[in-house]
This record gives sequence, C-alpha cells and structure tokens, in this order.
Amino acid sequence: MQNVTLKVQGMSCGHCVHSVEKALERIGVSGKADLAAGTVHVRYDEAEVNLNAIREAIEEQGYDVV
Ligand SMILES: [Cu+2]
Repeated sequence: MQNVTLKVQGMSCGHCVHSVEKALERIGVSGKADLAAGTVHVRYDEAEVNLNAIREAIEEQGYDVV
C-alpha cells in the first residue's frame, strides 16, 4: 500500500471534501481530505491504481493538485 499526502487547492467547504473523497472512492482509493491544511491523504494499492489516476479523479471534481 502506498500512503501519499497531496496538496489540493480549491477545497473550501464540507461539500468539497465530500466530492473529493467520493471521487477517490469510485476508483478504489481511500482518501481523507483535510480542509484546513488543504491536503488529501490517500492510501492505495499501486497494483490497482496510480498517482496519475488519483490526480485526475480530484481534478475532474474541479480542484487542483499542486
Ligand atoms: Cu465546497
């Protein structure tokens, strides 16, 4: 399992947190967004999904992974 903390811009409320976490869930990634820190901690199986797909899932929701 890989554990990575991504810096994500644009999350401003609980709804944002929810959309990001749900989008990650859909691709089989366990994600925990921290609104105050502007980060998303992800835990994933590198045999199943790569960081690019995770980045894309977050960006599709309208947030920037920096
Ligand atoms: Cu929001």
